[in-house]
Amino acid sequence: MIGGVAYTTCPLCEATCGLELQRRDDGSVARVRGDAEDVFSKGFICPKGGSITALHEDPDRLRTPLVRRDGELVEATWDDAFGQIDRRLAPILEQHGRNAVGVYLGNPSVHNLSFTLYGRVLLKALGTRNIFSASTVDQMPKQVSAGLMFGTFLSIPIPDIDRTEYMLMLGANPLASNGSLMTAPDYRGRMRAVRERGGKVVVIDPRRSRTAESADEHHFIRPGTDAFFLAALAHEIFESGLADLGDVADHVEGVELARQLVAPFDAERAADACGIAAHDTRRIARELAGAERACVYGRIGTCTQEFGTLASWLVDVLNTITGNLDRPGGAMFPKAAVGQPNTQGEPGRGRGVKLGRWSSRVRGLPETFGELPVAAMAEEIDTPGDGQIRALITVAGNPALSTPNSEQLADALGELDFMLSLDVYVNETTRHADVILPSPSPFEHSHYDIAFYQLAVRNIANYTPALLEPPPGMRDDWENVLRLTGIVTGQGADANLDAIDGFVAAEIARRGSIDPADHPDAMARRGPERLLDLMLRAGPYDLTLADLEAAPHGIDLGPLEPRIPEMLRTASGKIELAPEPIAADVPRLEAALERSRNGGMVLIGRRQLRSNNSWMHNIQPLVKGKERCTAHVHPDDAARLGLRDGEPARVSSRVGEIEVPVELTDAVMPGVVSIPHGWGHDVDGTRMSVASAHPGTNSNVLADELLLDPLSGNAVLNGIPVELAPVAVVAEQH
Ligand SMILES: Nc1nc2c(c(=O)[nH]1)N[C@H]1C(S)=C(S)[C@@H](COP(=O)(O)OP(=O)(O)OC[C@H]3O[C@@H](n4cnc5c(=O)[nH]c(N)nc54)[C@H](O)[C@@H]3O)O[C@H]1N2
Ligand SMILES: Nc1nc2c(c(=O)[nH]1)N[C@H]1C(S)=C(S)[C@@H](COP(=O)(O)OP(=O)(O)OC[C@H]3O[C@@H](n4cnc5c(=O)[nH]c(N)nc54)[C@H](O)[C@@H]3O)O[C@H]1N2
Ligand code: SF4
Ligand SMILES: [Mo]
Repeated sequence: MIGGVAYTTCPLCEATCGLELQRRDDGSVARVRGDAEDVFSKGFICPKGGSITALHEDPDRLRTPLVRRDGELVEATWDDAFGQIDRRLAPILEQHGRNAVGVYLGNPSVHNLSFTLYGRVLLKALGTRNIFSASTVDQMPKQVSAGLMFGTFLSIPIPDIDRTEYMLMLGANPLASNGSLMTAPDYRGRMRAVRERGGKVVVIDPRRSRTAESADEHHFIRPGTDAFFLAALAHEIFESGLADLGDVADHVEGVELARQLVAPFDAERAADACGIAAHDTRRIARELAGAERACVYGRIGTCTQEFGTLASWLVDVLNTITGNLDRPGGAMFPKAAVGQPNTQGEPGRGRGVKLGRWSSRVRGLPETFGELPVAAMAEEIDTPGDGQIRALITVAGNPALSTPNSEQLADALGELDFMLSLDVYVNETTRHADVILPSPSPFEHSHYDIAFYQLAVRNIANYTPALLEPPPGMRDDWENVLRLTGIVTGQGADANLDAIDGFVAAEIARRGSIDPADHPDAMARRGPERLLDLMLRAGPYDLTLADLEAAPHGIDLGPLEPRIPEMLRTASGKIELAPEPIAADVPRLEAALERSRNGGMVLIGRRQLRSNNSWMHNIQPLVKGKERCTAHVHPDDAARLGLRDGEPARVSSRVGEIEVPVELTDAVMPGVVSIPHGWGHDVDGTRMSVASAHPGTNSNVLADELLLDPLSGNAVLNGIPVELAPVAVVAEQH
């Protein structure tokens, strides 16, 4: 049966919306809309989800492997492609060792079941230390703070938005992004509900974003200074005797130290640094401590900055000292059905996390959770010596647009001996590849959000099988990853995939403490389905994959429930309120209090509803309309700098310069310029006909690869010092 209605989960962002597909008899998709019966999204959908058919049908989307012949990427068979990979990769590994092969994992790899389950198999087999991902231009600071406080890298407290009465939100714009580290379809509806039940939403952002506009209160904050504001809130709460840890009190270590650490940050000193008036800070502290149920939520604006880990930590210090950690309406821990480390092993205690087990070769930057800062990837490629990266594998990533100092990285990618990309387009990154392996379209492979259900505001499980037959000759990602695993383990391009897969399944069963012999139904499956079924059976609910197959709209496992102390995996078995590495970073923040500002401009980004980082720009309905890649500048700054609305400005930083049209708006704070990332599709050698007609400019040309949050290695993408000038004036001076 091909025609009829089918249901799937949108894989494009963290919101995990249910989609309803109307199929024609020839197998094509006639219409997509929100699945009104989806247990989580209840019919909500955004313009991207609504355009997913255009992605499926995009003629530029790759449907066969490409290999480079005589300098040009040409279509090839899978055997050709894998033969080429084996011939090129094997000698590099043999002559130069494992670290000579680097890997970059992009954002969509986390939304893809095959890559989530099998990616680590390949990484383990490869054995390189040169692993990079989009995490270090995103949420790594939160993972570091949560790991140190609660014991595993995804033990992130999630705002219980559906029951809260007070939400303090920093550095997030869920009305455009649809949320992050807080999986919740339909933010607008959920935020409205907070207000309708008499609650309050306060937004802290250097821009009056869509989210800020629909909140009760918005304060501008100077980019990169959230840690001062948050520390001042904590200081106020401690000093006015309002700290009350509530039900978790017996499980917290380090309260006194946390109090001492925030002591230098009173509201007045913080006001000088961050721009939020001391009386507002004091009032917000009282409101937060006094609310029946409150939560503090910080997202990318609080991570991709100089004090990313400290800000991320302070968010949860506030949740804890106001008694809101682990209580309904506060910040809670999801209990996912599959793969959540804090549901495994002995409840209430673990090994905690160790950071900096090794360092990057050139700059000596510490590892976090097995990866190195992506801001160091270019130098690891272009600096000769032992351990230099000579070959790179990119998996669903576009670091040429999404990571700092893009020009340096583009040059470095051009110098590689060999580059393999697993990707669906020839874009700014993959144009450098020697081999590109495509993926099936989102409708052509199965889906389950292993990562995002660990971060969701309800406990949800939702699996979708492939809805459409892939085109003839298409291979699923998991088979490709296993075939690569065969190559890097020296078994060549034709290793026995079933044997490797069987080995992976046995390992999953062993880690889940289940005996495969007891689960013949699961063992009769193959690939991701077998692994998922085993993981469900090993998980905290009494579920099998057959249960999920029988529930096309998903299974709602209920609202979040208190999980402390059971979910803790710190070595102490306690919540570590003042972990040693974080305490050691506080003096850096204190020193910055006194830092004088030079009055210069700083750059921040902004997300746009109809965009998805650097991709989905080849989808006509999403890029049509007026130019979106503009620099938002406050009219006062424009007057001072001689910039005019609609005219180009030259924006320069330590590492690069770009030209971008100015859009005057008082929605951006004076002293701040906002340019969205992910644009810049005008380079040679790509094959994206729509995107290259709407190129925009790559803002990461300006991002400085030397500016990092030291604890997490996360790049600073907000608060980059820049200079702005009208293009005409610059031209005259030259
Ligand atoms: N200045 C600035 N820079 C930023 C950010 C910012 O806020 N400001 N945000 C950062 C963040 S949060 C992130 S997550 C990163 C994202 O950084 P990346 O993950 O490097 O970039 P994306 O734009 O998500 O690119 C996704 C790639 O995956 C490919 N792709 C899509 N679907 C599939 C699939 O099914 N299979 C395969 N094999 N490939 C697929 C696309 O073609 C594209 O090449 O960007 C970061 N960069
Ligand atoms: N439409 C769309 N949706 C997306 C994406 C996309 O590109 N487009 N990307 C997806 C990805 S990979 C991610 S990680 C999420 C991110 O989701 P969000 O974290 O919600 O990201 P943004 O929408 O960029 O919102 C960040 C906000 O932080 C503000 N900001 C910048 N600097 C600072 C600062 O120093 N302090 C404070 N307090 N605020 C600051 C910005 O002005 C902006 O309004 O979105 C996901 N969803
Ligand atoms: S909000 Fe995210 S998951 Fe939902 S339809 Fe849009 S892109 Fe897809
Ligand atoms: Mo992201």
